[in-house]
Amino acid sequence: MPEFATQPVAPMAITFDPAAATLTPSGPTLTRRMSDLEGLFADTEAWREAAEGENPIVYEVVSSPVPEADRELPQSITTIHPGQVSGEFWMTKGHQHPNHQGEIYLGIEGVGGLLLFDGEQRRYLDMAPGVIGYIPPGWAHRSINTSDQPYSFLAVYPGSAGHDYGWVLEHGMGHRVISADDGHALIDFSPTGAR
Ligand code: PAN
Ligand code: ZN
Repeated sequence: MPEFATQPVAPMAITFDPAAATLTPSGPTLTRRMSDLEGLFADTEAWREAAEGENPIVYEVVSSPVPEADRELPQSITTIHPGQVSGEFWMTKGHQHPNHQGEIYLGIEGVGGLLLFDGEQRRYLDMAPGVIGYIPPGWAHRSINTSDQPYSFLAVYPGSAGHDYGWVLEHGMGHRVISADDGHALIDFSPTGAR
């Protein structure tokens, strides 16, 4: 066996249940409530009202036991609950991988969108069960639930990629995703508090 600076984890089988959106065995679970999402939504007043009121769970991330360590390949399932803040769909914080690395998302339940932004170019991918959204190295990414049902996807990414949330807070994501008569619409990104 080759030499590694950090000893890899042992081979393992992880059961992936798409209907329940679970990984078994599982690792850490992350819960993001509205109060964790400061600076994301355009309407700061509406965000504050929701955060200081009911403070709902906006999304959860369950991980497999594979650690975020160099050369490992961790996986996680994110479930974004349905909801809007002043017409803007609930979404993840979004991040850039500081150690630029690719990532794949596989849609498993419900429908949503994948916003991508490299600082100049912006893209939007429609996500649904069975769709692989490919995130190339250097593209910040954010997921959005564009429906009234939960939206879940599996993410697989290099363990050394890291997560930079400050980059997205500083640069935005190029677009905002709002509700429209026929579903959703993309509008130009506006700084938080501008609406
Ligand atoms: C995903 C995300 C997950 C939550 O596993 O981390 O969907 O989104 P935020 O991290 O932006 O809050 C991923 O892209 N990992 O690299
Ligand atoms: Zn990522």
